[in-house]
Amino acid sequence: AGGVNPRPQAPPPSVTIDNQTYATDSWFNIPPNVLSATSRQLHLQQDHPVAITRQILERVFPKPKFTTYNTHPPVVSTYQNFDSLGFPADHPGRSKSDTYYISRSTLLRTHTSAHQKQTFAFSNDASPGYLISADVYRRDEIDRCHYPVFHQMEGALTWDRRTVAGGDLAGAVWKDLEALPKHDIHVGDSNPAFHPKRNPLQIGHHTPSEAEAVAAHLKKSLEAMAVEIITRAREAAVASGISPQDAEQEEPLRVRWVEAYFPFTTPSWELEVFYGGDWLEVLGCGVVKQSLLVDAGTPCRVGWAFGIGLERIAMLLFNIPDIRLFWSRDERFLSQFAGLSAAVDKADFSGLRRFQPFSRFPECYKDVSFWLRSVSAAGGNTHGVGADDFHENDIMEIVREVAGDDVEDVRLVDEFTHPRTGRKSLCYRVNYRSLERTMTNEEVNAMHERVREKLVDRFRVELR
Ligand code: FA5
Ligand code: MG
Repeated sequence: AGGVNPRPQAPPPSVTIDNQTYATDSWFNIPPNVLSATSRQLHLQQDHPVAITRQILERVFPKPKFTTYNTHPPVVSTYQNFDSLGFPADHPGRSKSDTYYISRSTLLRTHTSAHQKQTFAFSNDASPGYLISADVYRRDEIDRCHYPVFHQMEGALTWDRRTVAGGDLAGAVWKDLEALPKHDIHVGDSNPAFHPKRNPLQIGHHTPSEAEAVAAHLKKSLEAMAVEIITRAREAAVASGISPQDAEQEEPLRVRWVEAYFPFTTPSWELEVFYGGDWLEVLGCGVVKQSLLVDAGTPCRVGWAFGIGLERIAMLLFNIPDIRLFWSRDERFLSQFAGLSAAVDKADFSGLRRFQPFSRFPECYKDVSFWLRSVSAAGGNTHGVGADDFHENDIMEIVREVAGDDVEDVRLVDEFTHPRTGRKSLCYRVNYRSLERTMTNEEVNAMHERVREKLVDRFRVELR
């Protein structure tokens, strides 16, 4: 009974990533395009905008206060990625529809937080903070701000209760906050320091005034980061010939805090920046769960952590309109950032310019509609994957496998349940557009046909 399982794709017996060989098992679900991205390490590629962005952020959180780790290999254990951070056993992030597994117990990290526990273990008063930049991997939607491989920078800062002045943790944190760079931009923040239900205080670990001080220091530090980026972005715009007034008009500086939830911090927030006419989420953060610091062997340290999407920051900084561009090997893209890594290392930002898009190529929309097995048709219909089994990320991945970077976005445009049979039909609209050339109609039709075939072959849906 029940649906037919997606047809398993034969996994290779092992994979080699970063000169390390890992055994696979039936959990393996990494497509070739994602596997090959593990060798790119854009955050370490000289003069790449992701690397330049990392360098600028590293200056905001400087050594030796913050120790940087930039070469952690992308393969981690489920323990590192989930268990060590308190993800419950049934958390959706663990599912094969969200995460790329090598085997049941090893995966491509979905966030740099996978390294929190091992890194907190080294925190001390000489280096109370750290930064970890790395490539991360997620099955996710397709649009201009989402890509299955991207780069994050994790940051954290802790204080030792035993060594803060006068044993006054809150007082010491407020004093450190006073020393942070001041800014006069308005940051929307309608959130309470903590909320008993939505965003609770860690009762028994922090007093309200301690949590409030740590949260205030966290937000001020990240606001300083945002101001630095926005200032550099404006300078780059002006250096590219845009008048200061226009630069300000085009991207009015608007930043806001929203409440968030992560299993490993509380209270937690996300920072959003108004960009391209909409709010763009750039980072998640919060007060570190004390249980994690206890597990890391640093029970007396208390502090905050954040995780930034480096591409999102680079998009703001250089006015880069589409996340796929970061993967381009086209000189028309790469040459625009030449020399910047060395300059930024010397605190010289005068060479920063806005990205100048090369010509825009035509878009091409194609729809695909198909029936899923009905959930309510209990045991009856065994044709196709059930509505309960199908995950949107499955179609996203097929489109990426077929079209590579020649797809701009994929959107659900219609959803329909047959009143009599209870079967569900979905219609997705795929926008095929290359960043580098005009594609022929035949070429796009052939791609779309392969997407349709793969949907049937792998998920046995019924095309309409
Ligand atoms: C996290 O990954 C948490 N680990 C962040 C964190 C760290 C919270 C430490 C608390 C303490 P989130 O899933 O929201 O959170 O991702 C963080 C950022 O990564 C996002 O704000 C966004 O900037 C970026 N991001 C997420 N998914 C994608 C994607 N598919 N493509 C590009 N960037 C992405
Ligand atoms: Mg988020």
